[in-house]
Amino acid sequence: MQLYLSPTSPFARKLRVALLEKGLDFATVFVDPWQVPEALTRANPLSQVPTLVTDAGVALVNSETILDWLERTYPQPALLPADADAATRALAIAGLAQGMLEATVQIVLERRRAPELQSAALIERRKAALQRGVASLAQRFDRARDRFHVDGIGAAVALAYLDFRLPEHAWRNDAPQLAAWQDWAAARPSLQASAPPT
Ligand SMILES: N[C@@H](CCC(=O)N[C@@H](CS)C(=O)NCC(=O)O)C(=O)O
Repeated sequence: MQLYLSPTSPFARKLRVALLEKGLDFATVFVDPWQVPEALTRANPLSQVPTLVTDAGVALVNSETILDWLERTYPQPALLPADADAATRALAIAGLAQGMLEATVQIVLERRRAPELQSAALIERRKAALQRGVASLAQRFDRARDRFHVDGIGAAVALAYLDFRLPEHAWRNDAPQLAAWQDWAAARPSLQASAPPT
């Protein structure tokens, strides 16, 4: 197995957390996908991380696809509840968290453009989506502390990325119970070991 990552990618971080939670140690290669390195594009023509090349030589792209493959290939310890309805709810939260990551990344990328090229309307739209996303997580996510499944991984990584990239987004005041859960999740060894460099 060979996993291509970058130290700051939140999509890659979900995979790093999942591997640590499952006690798996795959060979990892840190790359900068923006430099379009040949080692990465050979496996993933999109030049994106995470990318996983399996022992059979199959390149998997997209964090959700790779997480799904990971769960099928290494089912224990499980990152999805055994109960079908509970698994559906966990996937719903994981999908919401993925959308929140995408919204945050889009704001970061937009802000990196020259000021005259930036779309204030797009940034505001994504910020509003994030505000609703946090409110929805606060309402729908069960904040369980007796397990850490794909919903917990997604929520913890999305909220940490929000704090990392948009510290001005003061979501904690509006969602104090979610913030307390996030502090608990952030202390897990898997989150600590995969934290982006400061
Ligand atoms: N939907 C993908 C998104 C992956 C993604 O956008 N990764 C970023 C790093 S945070 C990347 O590699 N960007 C380089 C590019 O898009 O050219 C996933 O969930 O894995």
